[in-house]
Amino acid sequence: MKLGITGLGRAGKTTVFDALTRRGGESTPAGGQVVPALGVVPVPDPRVDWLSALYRPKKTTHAQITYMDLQGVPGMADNKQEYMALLLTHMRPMDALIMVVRNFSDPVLGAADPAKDLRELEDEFLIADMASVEKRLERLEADLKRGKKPVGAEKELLEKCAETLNSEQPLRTIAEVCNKPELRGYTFLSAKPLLVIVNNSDEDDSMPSLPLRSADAVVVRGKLEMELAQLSDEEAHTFMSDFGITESALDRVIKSSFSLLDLISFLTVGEDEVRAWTIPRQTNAVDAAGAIHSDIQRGFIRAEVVAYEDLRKAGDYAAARKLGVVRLEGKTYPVQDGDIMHFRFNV
Ligand SMILES: Nc1nc2c(ncn2[C@@H]2O[C@H](COP(=O)(O)OP(=O)(O)OP(=O)(O)O)[C@@H](O)[C@H]2O)c(=O)[nH]1
Ligand SMILES: [Mg+2]
Repeated sequence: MKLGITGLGRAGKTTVFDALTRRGGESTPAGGQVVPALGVVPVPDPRVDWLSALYRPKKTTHAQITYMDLQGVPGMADNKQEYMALLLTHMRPMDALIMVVRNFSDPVLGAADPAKDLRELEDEFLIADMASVEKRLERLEADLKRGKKPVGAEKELLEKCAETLNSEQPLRTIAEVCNKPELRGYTFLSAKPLLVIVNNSDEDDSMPSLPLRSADAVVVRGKLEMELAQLSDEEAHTFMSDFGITESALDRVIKSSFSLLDLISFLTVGEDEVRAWTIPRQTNAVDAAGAIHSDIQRGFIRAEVVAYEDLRKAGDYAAARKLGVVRLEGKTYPVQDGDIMHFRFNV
């Protein structure tokens, strides 16, 4: 699962990326190259930590998210068109977008106007999507004139998209239309789930008023968080209490990224490994088994399931069994977030 970090020039994208991936600002490429920098980040999960303390496994694996920051793009002030074209192209293959908006005063760009910046970049997404929709509709019209019959509902769906874009609404407001199989080949930018990161100055942690449309927003003090990310745990603790921070905003960003995509985790436990696996909500047991290995999916017999909270209350697996909270479930069981699963299979 990949999230692309977008934003206007000097919004603090690289600062936020460095903080998320715990880099120390060393990720600027040399020699004017344009590089999509990737950072893999573990999803903080107290359930994994608790289970790891219980089983003391050889290996503990958290769920992961990949963030992408486009680095070394030409300055937006000099060449806005080129900047936008590059940014949009690199964002197309992403599963979801993060938009960093500047809410601190910049020596070159001046005072902050996060609402205006948000709208400006969103408009770029809408225009780019409109261009793709129109191009395809023209093609379909031309086919029709040449006597080629339309296949399926693609044309009606695209017309619905055009109508939404014309009324200046992003396509994620009609997600049910964009998720139809006929539109699967399109990579509409405004259809991607969006998380807005408001990048505040160090002294300010308030949320400005923003024109959000089917999007979530979090306030992050980017520079502060980047400094925080470079400290040892002990130093970070002191730093956090000095600035009145209870939970790192980046932990919240990582968790929000996960729910943005409507993903859940199930867990596997044992002496070898305690691990969180990522699946879309509403995945059934046999497909969840496939996330681990196709053999387990193919030879699936049953799943032994206990909810994390039930295990935690019981204290350990044997006690949970005695209490009768360990269940046997079949192929079609919809896996719940935090289920601890043992698969029985035969190949
Ligand atoms: N005061 C303040 N400055 C910040 C903050 N975040 C970033 N900056 C500064 O703003 C400038 C731009 O930050 P970057 O992280 O490079 O921004 P960017 O969006 O990656 O910029 P480009 O990739 O050039 O478009 C740098 O000088 C940062 O130190 C912040 O939260 N507060
Ligand atoms: Mg940058």
